[in-house]
Amino acid sequence: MNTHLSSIIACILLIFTVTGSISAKDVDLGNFDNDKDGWAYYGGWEFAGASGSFEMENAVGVKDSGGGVLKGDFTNGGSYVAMTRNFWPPAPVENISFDAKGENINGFGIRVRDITGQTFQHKLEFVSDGNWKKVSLDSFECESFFGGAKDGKFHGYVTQISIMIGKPRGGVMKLTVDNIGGKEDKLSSSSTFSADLGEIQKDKGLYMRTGDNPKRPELVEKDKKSSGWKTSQQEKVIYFYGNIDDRISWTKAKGAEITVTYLDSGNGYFSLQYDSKESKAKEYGIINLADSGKWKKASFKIADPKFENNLNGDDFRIGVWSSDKKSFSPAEIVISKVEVKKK
Ligand SMILES: [Ca+2]
Ligand SMILES: [Ca+2]
Repeated sequence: MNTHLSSIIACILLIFTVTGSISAKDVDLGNFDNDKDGWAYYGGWEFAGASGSFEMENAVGVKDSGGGVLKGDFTNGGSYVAMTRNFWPPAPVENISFDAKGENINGFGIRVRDITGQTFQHKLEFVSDGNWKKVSLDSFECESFFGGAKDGKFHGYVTQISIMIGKPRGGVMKLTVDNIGGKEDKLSSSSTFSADLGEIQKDKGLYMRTGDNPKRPELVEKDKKSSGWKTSQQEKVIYFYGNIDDRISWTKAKGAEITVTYLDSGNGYFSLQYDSKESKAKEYGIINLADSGKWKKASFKIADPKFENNLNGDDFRIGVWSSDKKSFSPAEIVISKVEVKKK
């Protein structure tokens, strides 16, 4: 977060003074009835001077339920403070809404990050009259965006939301929020899920990440349109983790087939480990490379998928460590696509 709040370009937001709970079909992103629901304070520390906090407080929310309270003090400078939540697995929502009540607040910012790492920044005017107001962000797309795909198009799946208060008003500010939720986006009825990797990820119900290192993986060009992710044992990019949309149930599935498109370069190998009915990191076995220089596909036919995010928060991983061999691949690997078929 390094953009001054006051420089954020305004995007269209709707505010209603009528409050209400989100409907059952919507995704709950924070009701603050028991705890902070994964939301955390961010102090906008890149601009010195601000102080603040984010806490869950009893009986300050809608209908005397628990609420989330963001406080900021800008009397000694600073620019903004925020409440932020990271979502992994990403949240399948196409909009967000919440109840808000402010003290000395005349506006705030909302940032939403998509699966490609692209952040959309919205700014809205707000009247602190002591009443609850419904804040709705009906579309994430707006003219102010940065990072990730950098194309102004929302690519599905929310990975981070931030709600920010601060300048230009400054002083001592307080924002109380409750019932943060979103409308669930449509889930394709297909039983095949895939992720095309490369500079930006194109997901269809499956999303990949580097698990051990937040650093973006090195890219290797495949053709003019696509490229693959390369492991780096030195940089500790050892695994590419896969997470299938949590709305897919595997309890009655007969099995799964995971197909990996990889660059057959070098004499290394890669393994597949997955969240199975037997253990949370069962190794399927390894694929040995033959150094042909060609892009190839390898299929893993899994009889006992559990896929309930038990493998460090994900469903499976592809990497250069083999728990069966108890050793690292002697060469790095590059993968460009992962596909999962439900059987
Ligand atoms: Ca509440
Ligand atoms: Ca999952």
